[in-house]
Amino acid sequence: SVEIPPDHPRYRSLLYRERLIEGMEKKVTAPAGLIAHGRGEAFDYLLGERTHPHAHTAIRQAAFLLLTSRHPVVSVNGNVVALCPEELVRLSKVTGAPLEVNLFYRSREREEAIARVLREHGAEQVLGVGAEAVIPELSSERRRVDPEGILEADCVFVPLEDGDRTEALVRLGKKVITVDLNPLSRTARTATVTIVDNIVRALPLLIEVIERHRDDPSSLAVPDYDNKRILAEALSAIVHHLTATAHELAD
Ligand code: PTJ
Repeated sequence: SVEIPPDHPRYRSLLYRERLIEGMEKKVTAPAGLIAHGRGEAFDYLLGERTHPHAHTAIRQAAFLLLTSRHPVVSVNGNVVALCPEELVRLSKVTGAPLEVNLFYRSREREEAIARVLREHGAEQVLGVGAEAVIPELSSERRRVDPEGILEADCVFVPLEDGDRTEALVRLGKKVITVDLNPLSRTARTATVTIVDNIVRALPLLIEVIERHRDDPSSLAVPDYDNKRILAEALSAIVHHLTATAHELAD
């Protein structure tokens, strides 16, 4: 891999790309994960690469659900583990929600590589490796889930998700929290709570909110939380950012 000079204007962006490429070399990230990341980057540009108020609202509601659910689970894939393994382990610890590997491009080799990275970052237990329980009505490899994890869960945190599984989980009556930079995606539209932000910014913020309110989770509930309104605000934030940038360029 290449050495990225810290004074490069796109240092952080290049660093995350390197993490994904390294992830692919270690069989953690699927080749299609690189494409998914590129799409995410494009939406992040449109959002001005910052966490907007709609994302802070969704983060509060997500923290509330994770702290008050009976059996929350943190579902992980190759992209999120390549980008922020420490934070995933930390989120699992502060919420008591187990980590479960659940892949779209499933292979035993990748499941094990992902579990290994999580253990290297302090995870004591990783569910989902060789999982054989099945989510009904889902045809992708993601239908295979751990009987002690997603199958039993009442609330699932599934960042960078594909639309099919989100729909299946919601249909089964589970609350679904996702992180997706694309407010137009099927996942974003179907989830119970959609944090439209980059996972690398959103996860530390989510952990911070949870740690601050662990003893008083009910204070986090957003009154009349409406996910469609969050998505509308995300689209408006993009329009606003583009209009402001267009004015700047024209001045
Ligand atoms: O590891 P696997 O086998 O489970 O595969 C994982 C990927 C991500 C390849 C798979 O789930 C997939 O193909 O996902 P999609 O359908 O491409 O959706 C991923 C979504 O995540 C897209 O809408 C992207 O905009 C979004 N996204 C990508 N990078 C980020 C992101 N959202 C937040 N933060 C990011 N860094």
